[in-house]
Order: sequence, then C-alpha cells, then structure tokens
Amino acid sequence: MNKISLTRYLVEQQREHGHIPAQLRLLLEVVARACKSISQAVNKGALGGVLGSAGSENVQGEVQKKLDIIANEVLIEANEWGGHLAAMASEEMDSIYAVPNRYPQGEYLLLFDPLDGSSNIDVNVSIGTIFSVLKKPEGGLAVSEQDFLQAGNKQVAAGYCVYGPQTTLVLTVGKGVAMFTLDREQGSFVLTQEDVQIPADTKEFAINMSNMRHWDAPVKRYIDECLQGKEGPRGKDFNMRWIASMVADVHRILTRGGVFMYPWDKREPDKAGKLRLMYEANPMSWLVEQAGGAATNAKTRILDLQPTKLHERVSVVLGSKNEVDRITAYHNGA
Ligand code: AHM
Ligand code: MG
Repeated sequence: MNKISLTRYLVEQQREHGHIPAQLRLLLEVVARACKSISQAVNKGALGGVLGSAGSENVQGEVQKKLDIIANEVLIEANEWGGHLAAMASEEMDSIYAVPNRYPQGEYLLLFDPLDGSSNIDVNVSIGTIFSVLKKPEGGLAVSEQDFLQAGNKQVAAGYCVYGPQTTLVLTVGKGVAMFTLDREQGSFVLTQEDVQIPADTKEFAINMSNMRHWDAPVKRYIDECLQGKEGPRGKDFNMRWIASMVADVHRILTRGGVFMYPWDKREPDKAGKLRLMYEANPMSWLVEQAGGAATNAKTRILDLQPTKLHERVSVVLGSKNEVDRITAYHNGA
C-alpha cells in the first residue's frame, strides 16, 4: 500500500489544490508534531510521572492535571518560534500568549484545549488535543484578545488528536475531513481515512444522564422519546455512550454517527453551558459540518455565534444531521 503521510497530504493540499498557503501547512505540521510529543507523554503515564493533579487551577476554576500543563507547554514551545503565528490562546491560560518579540510574527492565531477530557487522564481512558486556527485580522498593531473573537465560520483549519488505543489526528481545512493514524515505528501520521461522512440518521446518543434532573424541557423530551425505544414515538431502540472526553465522543460520531449533547442546564443557569466555544465547540462543529453533520447551541448554528470573550461557554448539540435538527426544533418550539 502506498502510504500517504500527513506531510505529503498537506503538501498536496497546498501545491496541487491550492487549499492552504505554505504558512498554514507549516503551522499544521507543527501542531501535529506537538501532538506526537503529547501522545508520548500520555503513553508513559505513571512511568513518566505525568499522572495526577498539578495542584493549581485554570481561569475557569478547574483543577489542572500535570498533563494539562505539560500539553500546554509542548504546544507553546513547538509553535512560538516558527514564524507562522501571531499569538496563541488555550483553555489552560487566562489570557492570550503573543509570540515573543525575539521571533518573527506570522499571520495566524492558534487556539487549543491542550488536553481535553482531563478527568479521564488518570483512569487510562481516551483523551485528546483540540485546535482551531484563525487568521489575524489585517491592520492593528499588537495582537490582542479582540483579534481572536471571530465566529467559528472564520476558521481556516481545525482538528483534534485523540490519544486512545490508537493516536489519530483528524483535520479539516474546509475541504472535508481526513484522519491520520500515528505510525509509531515510522514516527509519522499516515492518512487512514479521507472524506469522512456522518450518517444523517442514528440510534446512538451521548449525554451525561446524571444531569437529567437539571435539564431543560426540550432536552428531557428528546431523551425521553429515545428511551421509549421501539414502543415510543421514534419507533426504534437507541443506544447510549458517554466517554466524558469530547474528543473521544466526537471521534465515535465521525466514525459511525450519533448525536452528542452538552446542553445548558439548571445547575449553573448563568453559564451558557460547560464546553468552551472557541477551542472546543467551534473546531468540533466545523469538523462535524465538514463531514455532513450539524452543530447547534440547541437554537442556532454554533459556527455563526459571535464570541464576546476568549473563554466563553456554549451549549452544544452536534452529530447526525436529522437528530441535531430534531433537538434544535424542539428547543425552537416545534
Ligand atoms: P475539560 O476540557 O476540562 O476536560 O472538560 C471538557 C470535558 C469534555 O471533554 C467532556 O465532554 C465533558 O467535559 C465531560 O463533562 P462531565 O464530567 O460533566 O460529564
Ligand atoms: Mg476540554
């Protein structure tokens, strides 16, 4: 079999299809390289002394794990000197990280959740890195947080790397979704699936059922109907999965369909949701749409939301199109 490496795939996207400029290709290669390092650290686990809490909190008031911090540092160190970026932003940093003056400034902005699914790190369940790439708006002097506040439909690349039984990098540059599996012997990501498609219908939903008593009525209605199975209004039995790593749940949906929900609920009514718009929901929503699925905040398309702050939260419904449309319609009074 003629293996296509990520490098070759990106070169072809640049040279033959003109989908990406050289600087963006470099950026994506650097992110992939960082993901390889994070994958190594994740794999070592207790042997590398990387498990457990770091004893600190991030800006969202969540306890940071050692690997959250390690992954964040790996991504920053890999990306700051290449000349392709103006600044970075991360779930684990309060404010943006402008590329230091000693390095050339590029035209891109990189956002990431360095290690998503932190509660799964110590229990050896799949976790991942999520990333989103924007272009720095033209003009302006020093890069600022304001430059990052662009709707998801402005992304120029997005993806994630899931550290599971295999390490898989999943990428879109706006021309469909491609998956690359890490070949550890070769040390490179190899194209293993192109033109990923999510079936429009599904019999599988993902939601944290322990929050049921806090849900909004339309969410309750949707799940109730699924749970009634063949005898209920949906006329079919549903299966449920909840990995508690969005990367792993989205990866399943890109692989075999399904619907994922982390909706607003009454626990903290002032928060729009648990997940973060700019470095979790936006990149995942774009991947899902590029694979033929849909993504809303239960009312409107996530990619059209105008962010007002870096760490903004959002309600998330994504996956198989017909289910997302149904849940969204229930919220809009249908
Ligand atoms: P994290 O970025 O701090 O890891 O939090 C995000 C994760 C998602 O990956 C996952 O879908 C969700 O939190 C699980 O939350 P819960 O533990 O409430 O089910
Ligand atoms: Mg996360």
